[in-house]
Amino acid sequence: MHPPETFAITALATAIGRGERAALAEALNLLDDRRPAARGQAAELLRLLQHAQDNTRSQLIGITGPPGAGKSTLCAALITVWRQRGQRVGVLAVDPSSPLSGGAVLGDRLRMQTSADDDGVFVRSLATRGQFGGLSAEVWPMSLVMLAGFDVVLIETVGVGQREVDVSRLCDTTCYVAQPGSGDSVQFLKAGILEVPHILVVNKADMGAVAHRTLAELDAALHREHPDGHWQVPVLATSATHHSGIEALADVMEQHYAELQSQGQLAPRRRSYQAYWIHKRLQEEFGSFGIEQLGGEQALLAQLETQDLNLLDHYEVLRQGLYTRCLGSSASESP
Ligand SMILES: Nc1nc2c(ncn2[C@@H]2O[C@H](COP(=O)(O)OP(=O)(O)O)[C@@H](O)[C@H]2O)c(=O)[nH]1
Ligand SMILES: [Mg+2]
Repeated sequence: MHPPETFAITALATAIGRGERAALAEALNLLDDRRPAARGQAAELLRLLQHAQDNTRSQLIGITGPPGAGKSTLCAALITVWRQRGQRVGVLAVDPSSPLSGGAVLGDRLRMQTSADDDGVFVRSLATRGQFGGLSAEVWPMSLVMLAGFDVVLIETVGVGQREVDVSRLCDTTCYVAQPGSGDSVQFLKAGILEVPHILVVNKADMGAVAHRTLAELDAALHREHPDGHWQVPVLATSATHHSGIEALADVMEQHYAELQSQGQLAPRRRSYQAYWIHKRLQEEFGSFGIEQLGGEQALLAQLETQDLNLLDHYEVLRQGLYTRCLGSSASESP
């Protein structure tokens, strides 16, 4: 099978903009394809969709938290609310335990709550791969494709400890879902890890006293002001199964997005996602040595964030440069 031709890529980008499911599925497969010809096509597609990064109508939301906290159920409940509000929703479900169960679980929950043939919702599951902080390297390019076709793009990831940090570097708004009765969330908060989310949620509020206690503990341990500035981190109670607190959560997510826009933070934030993605991919391939060759992490990120670049093109340029340098240095070292 040959990858699609250039004219087909243009048509593909247009169809994605219209939110056509078949086009989305084809594009996501293309981004997953490691063959050189497919990589060229993927770069072309991302070039055509680059504008989606500046799409200030679409919001990119990360939902993270420990396994079993109710993230998938909560996502399904949120999707119902967004659909009622006329918004189209794309979901990337990242499940580290199995390649498909995350999306399958979310799919099951959606079928229970929404109409099965609703083409305003698109769910894709992804396996975790490599050392990408639990996230597959394709997450950002795939988000970009989703941003072109949907009003809300949701990324569900399991976050345990440090891993919340990674999804937060690829999303406009990060929401952490805590499990009632688990001391972990409070520990993370005290350790500074939970400074990253913009919204904290204690789900399973229907559990009563134990949920209230966790809510009170998080409330007490929280530093209100988010390090991003101009945002007071709220702690909300929801019950995804009883559908309570979901509208309020959707409202707070919208407020955070409006805040990002009014502060002029959205555009630089989005540029930082692809800078981070390029950095992570180079690090996966060349290790810390490669990053040092490019001047170190801080310098590389700063350089990437200020450029108006096409993601895959730029990555390829840096990658080729590193290969040349590695070959050059090994040649000069040989006797
Ligand atoms: N009591 C209660 N159970 C919930 C709630 N939300 C989810 N659950 C249950 O918690 C379990 C894990 O839910 P799931 O959404 O798969 O969690 P995830 O691993 O974080 O995605 C399932 O059995 C859900 O039915 C809730 O609000 N209240
Ligand atoms: Mg889940």
